[in-house]
Amino acid sequence: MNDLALLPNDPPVCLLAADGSFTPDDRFPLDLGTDDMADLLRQMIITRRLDREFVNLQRQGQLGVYPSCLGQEAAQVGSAAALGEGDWIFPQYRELGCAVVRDLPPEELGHLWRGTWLSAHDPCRYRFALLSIPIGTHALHAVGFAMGAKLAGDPIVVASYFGDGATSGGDPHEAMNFAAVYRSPALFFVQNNGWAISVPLERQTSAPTLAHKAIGYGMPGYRVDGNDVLATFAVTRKVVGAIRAGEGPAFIEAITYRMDAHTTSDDPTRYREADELERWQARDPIDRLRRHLTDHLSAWDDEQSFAAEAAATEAAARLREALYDAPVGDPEELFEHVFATPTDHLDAQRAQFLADLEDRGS
Ligand SMILES: Cc1ncc(C[n+]2csc(CCOP(=O)(O)OP(=O)(O)O)c2C)c(N)n1
Ligand SMILES: [Mg+2]
Repeated sequence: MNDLALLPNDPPVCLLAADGSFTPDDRFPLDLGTDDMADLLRQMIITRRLDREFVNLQRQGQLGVYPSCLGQEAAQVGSAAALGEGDWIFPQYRELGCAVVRDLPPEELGHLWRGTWLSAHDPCRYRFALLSIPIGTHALHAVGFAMGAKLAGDPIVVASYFGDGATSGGDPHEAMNFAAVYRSPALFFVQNNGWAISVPLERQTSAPTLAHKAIGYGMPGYRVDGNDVLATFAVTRKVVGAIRAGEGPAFIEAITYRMDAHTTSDDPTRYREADELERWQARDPIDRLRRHLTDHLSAWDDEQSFAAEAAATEAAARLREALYDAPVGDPEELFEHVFATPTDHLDAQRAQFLADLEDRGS
C-alpha cells in the first residue's frame, strides 16, 4: 500500500462558502437535488429547535443534564443523511441531529437525560445504538458490530460518532486498530468541535490534524468543513461507498464548533473567549445552507420557512409533553439488563443500592 495515499486532504473539503455560494469539488461529487437540500435544511432547523427545548427543560428542572449540539447540526445531519437506511449509527451523547435524520422520537432519548429510564428507543428499529456517556467506549461496540455484519455477509456500514477529546483515549484507538486489521465496514466520524469540556484541541494532541491519526492504523482519513452540510454529505457519501465496496474502514474529521456549553452543568465563559464564539457564529451551518437555497437557487421561500418552523415547534411541543413530569421508573431495573445471568458482583451492587435507598427512606 502506498502510505502517501492515506494522508488526509488539507485544507478540509468545503463546498458552501459563508455567503452561500457553491464551489464543486471533483473529488467529492454532490448528488443532491434542491428538494434533498431543502430536506437537509428542515432537519437542521428541527434539530436546533429540539436542542433548545432540551436545554429549556433542563433549566426548568425537568432534566438532570443535557449536552447541546448547537452549531454541530450540519456535521450530524449531513453525515447521517449520507448513510444507507440499513447502516448503523453508534452515537456518543451529543448526536441529536443524527437521531432526527433517523426519525427517532427525541423524547425516547430524553428519558436518559431525565433519569426516568436508561433509554427508551429500540436500537434495532432505528439502527441507532444507545447513547454512550463513557467517552469512546462505544467505538469498540461499533467495530464488533461491523465485524459481525461482515461475517454474516450483511452489506452494512457501521458509523461510530465521537469527539476530538475521545481520540486521546484508549478505546477508540483499540477500535480503530481492530477495524483496520480486520478490514471491517466501519466509519469513524469525529466531530472536532474544538473542545473536550474545558480542554482545547491543542492540548489534546500533537498530531498535525486528527485525520492524520488514521494513517497509523492503515486507513484513509478525510477532513471536511463540518459546518458545511453539503460538503459533509458529499464526503461521507463517497467514503461510505468505498467502505461498503470492501475497501476497509475510514476516518472522517469534521471541523465544527460547539456553540453552547459542554453540558447544561458547564460554564464555558470560564475557559473560552467570547470572540471565538462570535467567529463561529459567522459560520453558522443553518444560515449557510439557507443562503444557498434562497439567494443562489431560489429554492427556499417564506412559506417553506414557516412550514419548517411550524414542524419544529410541533416536535418541540411533543418532546415537552412527553418528558414534563414523566414518572420515574423502578430504580432496581437498572440492574436487570446488564447480563442475562447476573454475576455475584452485580448482585452485591444491587443489594447495596437497595440498602442505600432504604437508608434514605425512598
Ligand atoms: C471514559 C470517560 N472518561 C472521561 C469522561 C468525562 N468526560 C465527559 S465529556 C468529556 C470530554 C469529551 O470531549 P469530546 O470527545 O471532544 O466530545 P464533546 O463533548 O466535545 O462532544 C470527558 C473527558 C467520560 N464521560 N468517560
Ligand atoms: Mg469535543
